Amino acid sequence: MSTPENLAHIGVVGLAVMGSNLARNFAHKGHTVAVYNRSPEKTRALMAAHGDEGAFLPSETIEDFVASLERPRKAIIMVQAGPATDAVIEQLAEAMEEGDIIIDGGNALFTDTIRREQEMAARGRHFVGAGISGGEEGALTGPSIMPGGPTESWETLGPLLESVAAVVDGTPCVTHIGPDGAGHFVKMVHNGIEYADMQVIGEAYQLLRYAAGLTPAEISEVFREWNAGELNSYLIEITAEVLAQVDAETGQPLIDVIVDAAGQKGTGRWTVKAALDLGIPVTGIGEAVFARALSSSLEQRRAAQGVLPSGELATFDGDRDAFIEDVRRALYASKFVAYAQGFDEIQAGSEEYGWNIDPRDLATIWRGGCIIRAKFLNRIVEAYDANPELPSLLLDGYFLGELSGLIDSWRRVIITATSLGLPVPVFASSLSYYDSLRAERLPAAVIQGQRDFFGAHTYGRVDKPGAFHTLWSGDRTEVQTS
Ligand code: NBP
Repeated sequence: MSTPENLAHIGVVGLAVMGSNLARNFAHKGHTVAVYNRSPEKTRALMAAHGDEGAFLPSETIEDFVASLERPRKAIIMVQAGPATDAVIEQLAEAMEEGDIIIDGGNALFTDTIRREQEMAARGRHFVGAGISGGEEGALTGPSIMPGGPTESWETLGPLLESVAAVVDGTPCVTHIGPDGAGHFVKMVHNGIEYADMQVIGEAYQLLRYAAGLTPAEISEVFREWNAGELNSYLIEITAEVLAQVDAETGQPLIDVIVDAAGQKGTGRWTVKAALDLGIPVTGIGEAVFARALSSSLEQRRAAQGVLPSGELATFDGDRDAFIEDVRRALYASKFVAYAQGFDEIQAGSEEYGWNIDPRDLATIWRGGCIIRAKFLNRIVEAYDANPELPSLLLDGYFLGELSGLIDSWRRVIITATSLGLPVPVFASSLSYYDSLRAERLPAAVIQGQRDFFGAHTYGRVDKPGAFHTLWSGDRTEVQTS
């Protein structure tokens, strides 16, 4: 790259965990990196600890930072999402010139990204909302990057981002997702899928522990074995690690001393809210978000424990090994549903906002660097290769073939869980979704009848076109309304 030696190829604003690691990643790949943080202490700390790892240009004012960038200037913002991001965008836009590129690498809400892109375009600045997944380790060693924004910006930024992204089978885990908010939208859905993936692993643990009676160490071993097969993924791998961990203070399995109240930062909730607006049933993701909320309702849970009647519960007397295999299959099938629903939401968002997102690209760039990286994503790539217009991932040949081998186990696991009084919200709701999809008749006809009864909302008939209303409070004859 031909750059005046004293100018940086790229800059990073915000040097907390993510920003400092990303800046180091750029430096490790041979780029000159301008760095700036609102509080200069963080910039100085980065330089003191890692300044010798590559070419950094530190600044203590935003003006100096902007002046240290080669044209067109490219600055990645890695600060808290929300007002902090708006504040930094404003400072950069003021100090920058026409054609410069501002990249927001934080977890912004996609509608904020759409607004920011419009505001920046009106001022002659390019704005790129880029979802970055992989946590602090990914930022340092290779994340999965989902940039939106104008195609023109991608042409300039692409090689830089490709040089720091994770690489799988020679392909960097980054591609231009689509215009304006497309990148942050898919990052949001990625996180929603992550919620469901984590929850189904949790439900599998719960069943192996409290139905089959395995110890955390034994379950860790089971997960290690699963990780060698189709379920191979980062999340299964780290769950095995967590379950093997022993608490130094008490000698107990660490899992037993961790409070069972799951936190959340908002991207799962956003995924469900956006799906509600788009009318897409992301039941697995929704149940996973609600499961975290329920787990954190500690007062309500305490009030209910030992008070709500359980009814007569069974005791587990099945074959332990057969049950472990059933749970593995139920987990795999529920995971299919979570991904199928996530991809449905992405397709609906793409149509609604005119993004033209290629689902194949997403499955490709999620194979490395990000939290949901998994062997299984290759199957999704193949599915969209075979049929880019697939109505649902579940209808692809591979998934159909697998599902016929999984379905009986999936049903058995839910029957067992229910008879033992063990909650499996994502396993169970995913099976209901699956059965709803394949059902010839749904109770929606009853709902249409009710709606027509109380609100004259009309209904369609199976045997002729048009809208119909029964005169419920009259002589109950039917009239055609359109
Ligand atoms: P944080 O989200 O904790 O944000 C801290 C940074 O924001 C500091 O550099 C801080 O500067 C800066 N900042 C704040 Br707060 N208000 C500011 C303002 N008004 N003006 C300028 N700077 C301001 O950092 P993080 O955990 O590194 O995450 C950065 C972004 O990446 C976030 O959007 C996050 O959602 C996203 N993300 C994080 C992860 C992860 O695993 N942590 C993963 C993927 C994406 P200061 O030092 O002066 O206070």
